[in-house]
Amino acid sequence: MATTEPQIVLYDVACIKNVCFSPVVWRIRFMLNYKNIPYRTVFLEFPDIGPTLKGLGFGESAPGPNYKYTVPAIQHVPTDTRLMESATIAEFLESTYPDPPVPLTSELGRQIEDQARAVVGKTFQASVMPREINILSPPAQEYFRRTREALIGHRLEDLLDLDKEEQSWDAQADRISAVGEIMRTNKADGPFVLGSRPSYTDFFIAGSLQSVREIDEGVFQRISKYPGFGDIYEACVPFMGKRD
Ligand SMILES: N[C@@H](CCC(=O)N[C@@H](CS)C(=O)NCC(=O)O)C(=O)O
Repeated sequence: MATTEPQIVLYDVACIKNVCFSPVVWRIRFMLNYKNIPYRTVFLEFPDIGPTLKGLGFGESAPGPNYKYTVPAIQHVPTDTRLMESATIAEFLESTYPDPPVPLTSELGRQIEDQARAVVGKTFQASVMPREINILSPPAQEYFRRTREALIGHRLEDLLDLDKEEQSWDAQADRISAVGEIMRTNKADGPFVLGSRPSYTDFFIAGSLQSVREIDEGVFQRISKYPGFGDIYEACVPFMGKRD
């Protein structure tokens, strides 16, 4: 009989909606949901991620004091294994829970991930980052503003120029469509990148879209209207049941 005791504790980043909104955590959550692995979530406010994970013994072999603690992080309860970094966690889940399989890499998947990052990445980030702060609690807002503004070198609000935003999306439209078409390479076999079953690349795409949907429905509508992006998102909806 299948156990319903959590096998995994998933550390996620908190927001005021009390659901997962991190694109990177969504990749792992998709794997857990798709593989039907019992898990529970611990949501951490942005400023608490580092101190909490450090206190729990994550990253003990971490090099140097500037080590960055991030979510997703998991504890595999049966073996008390603690892991950070989505790629490492995905490999662990795939080898520990191989059924149903989730292909982690493929030539086509790599091509799509690289091109999606290159084509949509900057426009997407400029639309999403200044709005992300709106779904954070006050202490997380303060942390987010301080760390992100240090990174980009100006105020978050400076990214929010609606005319410029419109122009940026328009300028990328053909290239976004082209990446979306590559996502449909195996459409004769099914809606996913590799055809009838999801791979990690599908979770990469759908996780990014679900993240932006929690942050701003308008930006989500803008990207999901592109074939490929919208198709994969829809196909992954059945694995979005558990969001917290
Ligand atoms: N390379 C990491 C990146 C994860 C990441 O950037 N996570 C963000 C949340 S979306 C985080 O934990 N940030 C902590 C912080 O900003 O202090 C992975 O793939 O897991």
